[in-house]
Amino acid sequence: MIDSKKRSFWKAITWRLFAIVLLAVVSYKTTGNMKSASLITLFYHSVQVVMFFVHERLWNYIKWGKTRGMFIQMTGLSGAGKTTLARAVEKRLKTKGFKVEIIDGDEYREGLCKDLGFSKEDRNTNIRRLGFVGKVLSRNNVITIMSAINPYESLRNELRITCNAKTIFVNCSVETCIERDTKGLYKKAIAGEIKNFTGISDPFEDPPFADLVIKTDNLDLDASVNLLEEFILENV
Ligand code: ADX
Repeated sequence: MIDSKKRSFWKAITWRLFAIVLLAVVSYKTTGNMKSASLITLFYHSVQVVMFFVHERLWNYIKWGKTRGMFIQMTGLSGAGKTTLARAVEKRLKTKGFKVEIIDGDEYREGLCKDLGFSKEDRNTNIRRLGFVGKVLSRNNVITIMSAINPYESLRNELRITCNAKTIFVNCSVETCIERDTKGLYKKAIAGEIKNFTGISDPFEDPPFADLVIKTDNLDLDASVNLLEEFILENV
C-alpha cells in the first residue's frame, strides 16, 4: 500500500530530527565551533529532507517486491482438509511477508451468515457473501483463501467471473471423510440426524475446471501444503 503524502512527510521530519541532533553533536565535537556546527547541520539536513521525501515517493511507484493479493475459492467436502491446508499455508506465506486472510465457512456461519441454512438457495447466498468479502480483501493486496464446501459449479463459476477467483479442489473421497469424521457430523448425517448433508444427502458437484486439485486422501499434509504454496506463489 502507498503511504499518503502527509505520512511520508512526517516520517521524513521525525527521521531528520534524530539525525539533526546527532550531526550537530558530532560537528560541534569535531570543530569546537558552534556557528560552524550549526551551518553544517542546517545545510546537510535541508538537502536530506527533500531527498528523503522524493526517494520515498519514487519507491512507492515501484511494484517490485510489494505484496499482492489474490482470491482462492476452495471447494471440497466437509472434513476434506480445506481449513487445515489454508491455515498451514497461511503460516508459511506470512513468514514470507504476505498478508493472508482465511474466510472460513464454519466461522462465517456463526456471524455474517448466521441466518442461512443448507438449502441450495442458502448455500448460494452464503458463497456470494463470502465471495464479496474475498473480492474486497484480495483487491486490497491480501491473499484471501475461502474455505467452504462451495458445492455448486454454477456458483464457483460466478465467483470466477465476478471475483476473479481461482478454484482449488480439495479432493477427498466421501469414504475417507466418513472414516476421519473429525467433527462427528457424518455419523449424525448417516443416522439421519442432520438433513441435507453434503456427500450423504445433498449433492457435491466435482469442479471440472479447477485451477489446482489437491488429493488429500493420497497426499500427506506437508506435500499438500507444498502444492498449494507453489500454486499461490506462481499466481499471485
Ligand atoms: S456451503 O455448502 O455453504 O459452502 P459451508 O462451508 O459454509 O457450506 O459450511 C459447511 C460446514 O457446516 C461443514 O463443514 C459442517 O461443519 C457444517 N454443516 C452443518 N450442517 C451441514 C450440512 N447439512 N451440510 C454440510 N455441512 C454442514
